[in-house]
Amino acid sequence: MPDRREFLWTAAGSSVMDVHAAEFTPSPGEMVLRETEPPNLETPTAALRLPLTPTAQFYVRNHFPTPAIDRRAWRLHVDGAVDRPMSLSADELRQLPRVSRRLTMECAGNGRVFLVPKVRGVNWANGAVGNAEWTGVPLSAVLDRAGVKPSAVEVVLEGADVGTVNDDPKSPGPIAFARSLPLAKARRPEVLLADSMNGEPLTPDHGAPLRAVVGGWYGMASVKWLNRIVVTDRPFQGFWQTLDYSEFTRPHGVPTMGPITAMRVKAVILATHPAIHGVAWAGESSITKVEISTDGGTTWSAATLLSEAKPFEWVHWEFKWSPAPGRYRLIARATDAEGRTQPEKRDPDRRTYQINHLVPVVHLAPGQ
Ligand SMILES: Nc1nc2c(c(=O)[nH]1)N[C@H]1C(S)=C(S)[C@@H](COP(=O)(O)O)O[C@H]1N2
Ligand SMILES: [Mo]
Repeated sequence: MPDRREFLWTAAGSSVMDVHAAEFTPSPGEMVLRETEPPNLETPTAALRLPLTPTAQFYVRNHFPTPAIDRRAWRLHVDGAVDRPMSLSADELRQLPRVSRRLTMECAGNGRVFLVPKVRGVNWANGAVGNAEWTGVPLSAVLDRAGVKPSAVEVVLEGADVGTVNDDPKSPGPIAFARSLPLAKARRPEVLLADSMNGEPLTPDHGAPLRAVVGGWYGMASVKWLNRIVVTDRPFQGFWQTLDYSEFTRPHGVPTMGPITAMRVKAVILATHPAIHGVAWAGESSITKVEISTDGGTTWSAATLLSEAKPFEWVHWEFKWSPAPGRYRLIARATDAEGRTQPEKRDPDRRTYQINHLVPVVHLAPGQ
């Protein structure tokens, strides 16, 4: 009897292998549909093999329908604990110094389909992740213009999308999507207010006319359709970081709930033949090694990183092998520059998010 984890992967893993066997180059624009209303779309495995994810294939995670926004009428409001509350038009924002950065973004629920027992939430396999080049202004430039008061501790980012969450825990009627950043993170250079993605203006599904991109953090922090920034003098307790997108930590052994923040180290197998290929990322840290086991975790060997590993961006890797005919349980395991390695078992403190425990892929090597 295979164990349940292996059975799951045989079922889910076969689709990974089918995609790979079918072709090497992804078909342009192809997406895996996870939910129709609102649109929740997953990047197909083949597209995850590209260094930069094409915008048309970058996963879409929406809690509410994509709002219709008239760019000419739209303004970004900045208020709260600032010296100069202000509102900026899209053209005014474009006058500020612009930067471009490649940043990897993973949905905190990516890989949820591999959880046993099953849990509620969008059933992502491996493709709620992508790497794009984002262009815009650093959030710090806008904060500096507004003048942050000494009492400030956090920066709340609010989107224009509004809706009612009807699943438990329910929202108190209609609410906007909003998340906060501690001031220190908000000022970091990897936190952008982006109006373009991969060299083109943002598309509606990815947050036009302006979105936050919080390098190194799970995707929920990268608020789309941004229309308000509120600087606060106390930690924000909004729905999307208390009742949702939260985790348990255990200071002094006492379970405490807090917002999900940085992406955890993770490697994903994208193809098993002719070589084992995949991608790995480590949030604010960088990947130092990816190891492969072809025997279900008994022995491990190093894979080769195919480019220089950096913070905030994924790196592709490869492991050459020539298996004798048979059935193999392949596992990839990544370690980051802080020495953190992917856990073998799922940690329940992470609830239904941050899914980076080891999941085997079954490979069948045919006889001659
Ligand atoms: N306003 C708004 N911002 C949002 C969301 C949302 O539903 N509304 N979803 C968040 C989540 S959970 C993720 S993973 C990312 C996904 O960004 P993408 O759709 O461009 O891939 O956007 C984040 N920003
Ligand atoms: Mo997400």
